[in-house]
Amino acid sequence: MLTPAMIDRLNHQINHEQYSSNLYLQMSAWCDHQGYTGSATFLREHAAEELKHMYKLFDYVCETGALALLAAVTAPPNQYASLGEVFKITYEHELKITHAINQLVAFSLSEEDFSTFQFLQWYVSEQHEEERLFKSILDKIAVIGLDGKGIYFLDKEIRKLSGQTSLG
Ligand code: OFO
Repeated sequence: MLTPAMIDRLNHQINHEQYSSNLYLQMSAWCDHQGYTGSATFLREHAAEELKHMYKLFDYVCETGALALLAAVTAPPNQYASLGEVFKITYEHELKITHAINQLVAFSLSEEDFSTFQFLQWYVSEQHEEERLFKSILDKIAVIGLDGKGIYFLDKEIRKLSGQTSLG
């Protein structure tokens, strides 16, 4: 059984994951609009991945007999200066999500809620993968660059990352 404070925090994380999905879906639309179809495909797929993260939390809260709550989701930005800015924001966003997960883990321990602590370990591993994935894109941008044909090759490279976004 979860404490009200734990339920509240898990419900907040449900909202964060839903925002992540909307953020990446909106970015996908922007990329598609600019002709960056590889990045659009990758981000659209990642938006679906974030929904899985959301549903996993939603199911956990429901399974404990608590009430999962869906709250209003803030509209994500819909204009970006460049493809480089898009992926800088994704990486920074994932760092924030990692921080939120770490705070949840710490809180579960402080409550001696070992069931939630164990449940959250999946997210700890997933955030490691999320950071690695988005950092790898920033590394590609640094090597290939965004000028001239660089952006064409970069977009093709990002398309290849589709299908590499899930731990399960
Ligand atoms: Fe749900 O991991 Fe990204 O945000």
